[in-house]
Amino acid sequence: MQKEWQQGRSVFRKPGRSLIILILLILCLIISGCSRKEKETPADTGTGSDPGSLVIGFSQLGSESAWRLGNTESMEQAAKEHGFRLIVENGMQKQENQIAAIRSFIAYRVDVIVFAPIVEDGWANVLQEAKEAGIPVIMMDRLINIKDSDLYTAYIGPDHYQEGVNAAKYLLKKADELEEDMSENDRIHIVELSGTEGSSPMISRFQGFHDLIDRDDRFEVLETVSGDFLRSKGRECMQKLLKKYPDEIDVLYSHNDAMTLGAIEVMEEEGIEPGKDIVIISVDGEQAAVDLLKEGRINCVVECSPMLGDAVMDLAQAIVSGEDYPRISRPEESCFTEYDDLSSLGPRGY
Ligand code: GYE
Repeated sequence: MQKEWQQGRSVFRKPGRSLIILILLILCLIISGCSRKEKETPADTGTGSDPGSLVIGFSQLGSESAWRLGNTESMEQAAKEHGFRLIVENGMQKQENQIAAIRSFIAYRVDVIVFAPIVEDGWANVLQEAKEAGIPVIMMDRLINIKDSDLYTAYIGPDHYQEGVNAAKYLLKKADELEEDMSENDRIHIVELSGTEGSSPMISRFQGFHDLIDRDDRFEVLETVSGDFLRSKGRECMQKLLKKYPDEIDVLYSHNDAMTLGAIEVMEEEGIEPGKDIVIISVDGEQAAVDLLKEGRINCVVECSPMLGDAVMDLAQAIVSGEDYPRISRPEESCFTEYDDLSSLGPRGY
């Protein structure tokens, strides 16, 4: 009887244990299923998700200059230090590649999208898609031209208009010196190598410079040509300009160091002494340009820092954590000229 009871009990106990295990298993599945679903819901990948494990999709516009390479490196380094996963897509200088990259980040449901827009126009649709997916977008380095500014969350980058102003301010000072060697009706002839057509640094560096220079009749801008921020095109453009204006160019204003370096190569091949025969003003501040400034082969380097990585990661974290953050932030920048003491200027890092 006892045996039967024991048997009965054991018969009864076996399914009981399996039932508990089964229930526990189902509970585990439900819990893990729920938490995965939470992570995968686009609306939840933005504010409120775990800031310690951010996945950031970064659409870089290309690798056209030392500035750009320094910028990509700064982003990668900062992401590593913050413990974030950074997915980098190189747009190779094409807007359509950048749009495709942003779409892939939306499909992947990253926590934050960062992009450096190659040009100002044409982003509304893809940004609308990111907004609908609930993914915050940080615009870095360059600005865009858009009616609905709610389509991006924040902007972080240099003040390119101010850079144009800084270039002009240096030239206004230099002009007093140049005037001494000029006859009465002579003017200071400038050629300008501008950046990528339709890009915000090209537009703003042009504007900032012209707002000061055009109202001063000591100056005449002979021509502005786009060298697309590339060293090779800077070379090409300078060759053409020297052919067209063999003895007239007094000043070169170049929107980035890469084009400046290409232009200087051509001048030296033609027996022209850069920094003396032609005054050189460049923007960026990469190591090679600062070295030439110290040697007297460039007269002025307007700083534009690509080291934005840390600030971008902090911003991404603040946005996702729901903390207050500045909608627009700009790093401090300087301007190095032949009139400054450059002996304490440290390595540039790009
Ligand atoms: O000056 C240039 C780069 O957008 C500020 O892009 C950036 C510019 C930089 O190609 O070297």
